[in-house]
Amino acid sequence: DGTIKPVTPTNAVTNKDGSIDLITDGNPLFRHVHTADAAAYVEGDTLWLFAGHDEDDAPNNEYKMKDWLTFSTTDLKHWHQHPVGLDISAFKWADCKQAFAGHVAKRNGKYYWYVSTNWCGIGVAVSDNITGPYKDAIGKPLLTNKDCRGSKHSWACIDPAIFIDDDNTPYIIWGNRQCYIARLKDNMTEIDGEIHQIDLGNDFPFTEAPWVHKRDGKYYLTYAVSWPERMGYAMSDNIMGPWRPMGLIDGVSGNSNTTHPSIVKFKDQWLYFTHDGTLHDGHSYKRSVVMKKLEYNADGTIKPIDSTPSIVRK
Ligand code: FUB
Repeated sequence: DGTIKPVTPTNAVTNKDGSIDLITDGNPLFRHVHTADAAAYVEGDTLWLFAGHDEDDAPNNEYKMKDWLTFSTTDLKHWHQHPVGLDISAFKWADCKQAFAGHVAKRNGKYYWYVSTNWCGIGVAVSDNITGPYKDAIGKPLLTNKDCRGSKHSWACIDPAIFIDDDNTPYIIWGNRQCYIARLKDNMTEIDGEIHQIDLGNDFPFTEAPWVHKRDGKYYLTYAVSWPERMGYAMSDNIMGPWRPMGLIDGVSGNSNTTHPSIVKFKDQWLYFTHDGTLHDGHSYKRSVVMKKLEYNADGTIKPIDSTPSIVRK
């Protein structure tokens, strides 16, 4: 009809095995595919990024997510997108069939991919290889709405984040509207002991997307606040709390009603990942992962993200 087709900027080359080599140039990181809910993991000189995948034909009012994507880089510029290692069909019990946010952790030589599936609960898949293929580790959800005391809405049991402390104890943190934490057993597939609720107060109310990291002996819990979501964080001297809400570090993510943090140290710099809806065809259900540098004040508090300089690529 004479209208102009949107230009899809891409510097991505697809290989025979379906993997993709790409060079990133600013944010959003990936422009050939819609990505969300990134969970970063550093192993040796490689940064791995496990991301949710908003389908290109997602409507503008509902998630359409079927699988999770794996990216890796050693210099934050050249990235490799690996063949898909996990999709929602791996979880036979997940009737809701939605590949919501996940997090990969390594223990005892195996990789565990914790995923949320919307109202069907949190599952865990396992693989000997970081790129998969991953298979359901227990054949049932690890956590369901029944484990989310005080929550009544169907999507309460989402957004798992794993934190392994310096003494090697693994924790799982998750939730929507209420934030929960529990220890995991050494096998990574069972909850060890009680589930606790994390009190984050009412000034910066917890919506979802918890992420825990540790720096200089202090624990940081970053999470999506309010709606549309902004990025807030809390600090603690103890993983089990009490947590002190510290306020916001990032605003509403451009053109997206959600935001979702991941924070890791990679080659001497702290990196912060979230997503926005700023691709030419983006919106809240066609999101894109962004990467920024994270900086701290002398007292250990986090500097607001917008005021930080851009990434130093090595
Ligand atoms: O991607 C689906 C859901 O949107 C995630 O589970 C939430 O954290 C929000 O980003």
